[in-house]
Amino acid sequence: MPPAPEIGVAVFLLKDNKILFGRRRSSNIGAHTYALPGGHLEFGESFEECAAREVMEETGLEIKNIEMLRTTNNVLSDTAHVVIIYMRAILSNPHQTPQNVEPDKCEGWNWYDLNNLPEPTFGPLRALLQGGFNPFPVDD
Ligand code: IPR
Ligand code: MG
Repeated sequence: MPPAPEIGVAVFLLKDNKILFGRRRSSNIGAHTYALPGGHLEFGESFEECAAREVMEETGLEIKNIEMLRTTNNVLSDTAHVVIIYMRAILSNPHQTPQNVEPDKCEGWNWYDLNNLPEPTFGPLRALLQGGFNPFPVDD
């Protein structure tokens, strides 16, 4: 049996027109690239539950207004196939600051402008954004 694709939930955490990114440490997928907080969907979890759990586990931040935005199907190599559920959220309390809770997995968290992304950006995320995808809500 071939391995099953992995399912990841990634969160565009938005604050003051900026997005939270962290540079991944060694990993079989996306090592050394800047990526969103997020991770593997656990059995029985909703996308929103996974987003809140992963953001808390990786940054210590509590989030709200969690919404699903987009799904991408990424065949990265013969051995890496990930389905990524992109969510967006905001901080429950805007005075919170991100902590690097898993320093073995991430170099640290910082806020970046959409038009000034940190490089190298995680490949599937860069492709999504360069394709014109905008995670910010449209003003009425
Ligand atoms: P964990 O669950 O360790 O946070 O996983 P991740 O951050 O490596 O994300 C896995 C899915 C991604 C690569 C789409
Ligand atoms: Mg993760």
